[in-house]
Amino acid sequence: TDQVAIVTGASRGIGKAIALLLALQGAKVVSVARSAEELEELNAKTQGLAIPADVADADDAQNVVDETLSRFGRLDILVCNAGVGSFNLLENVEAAEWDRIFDVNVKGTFLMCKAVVPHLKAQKKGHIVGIASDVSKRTFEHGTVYGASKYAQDAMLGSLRKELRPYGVKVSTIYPGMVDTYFNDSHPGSPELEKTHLKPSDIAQAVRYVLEAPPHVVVDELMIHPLTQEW
Ligand code: NJP
Repeated sequence: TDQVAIVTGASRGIGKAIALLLALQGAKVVSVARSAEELEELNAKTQGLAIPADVADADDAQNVVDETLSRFGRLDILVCNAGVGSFNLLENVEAAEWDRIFDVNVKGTFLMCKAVVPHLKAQKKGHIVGIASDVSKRTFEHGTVYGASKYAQDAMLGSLRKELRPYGVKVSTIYPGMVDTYFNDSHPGSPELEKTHLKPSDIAQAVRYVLEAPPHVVVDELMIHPLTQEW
């Protein structure tokens, strides 16, 4: 396809796998994250556009969409994947930590959607894919901040799905279980983690699946776990 796709959080982990797979399928991929060097390395492979940006910054988010449109003249897909983790007992969570997590996971998703929605509505076509979490649907100890942020992100995307349906614009939400990435300062690639976690490419395949649904079909929600994960 010649579709244009913005992927946030593309510098590593799940977002990088999504960017690579969409590029392999012929999409023009706009890779977004704060780490400029990693984005350039990725863009050497995807041959799209790399835009260093903080999704939690309203001007940055709008600029990503403006630059995409001026470079490619179109915009079909937004993958809201950028996200950060933090796990602690409620009493040990600092207010600043609460803000950091909500700024990226909730406000970042909101700002990116806000920047693309007028365009998708006007063209009466397009697809927003949100990478939420299985903890968007269940609570757990040490999940005060992260879990709350993922519930909020999920609720926002659910509302947006209903707002955009009359315009023919799709919103799909993917809920991964444990994935072997750099999430929360972890180090992917060890044989141990490979046994217990999904691979970033597993989530990329899920994104591909929801994007390939025929025009009359929208995959609203898709939850994916490693077979070994108890949840
Ligand atoms: O994490 P990681 P994942 N502006 O740390 C970017 C969800 N999830 O791939 O800015 C722009 O390897 C960051 O780039 P940089 C999770 O909640 C995961 O696992 O350069 N980008 C990097 O590219 C999240 O929504 C698991 O630091 C920002 C990327 O985000 C999504 O999967 C389980 C940014 C994070 O890469 C991807 O996370 C689950 C900002 N302000 C849900 N802040 C799991 N791994 O187990 C961060 O249920 N990024």
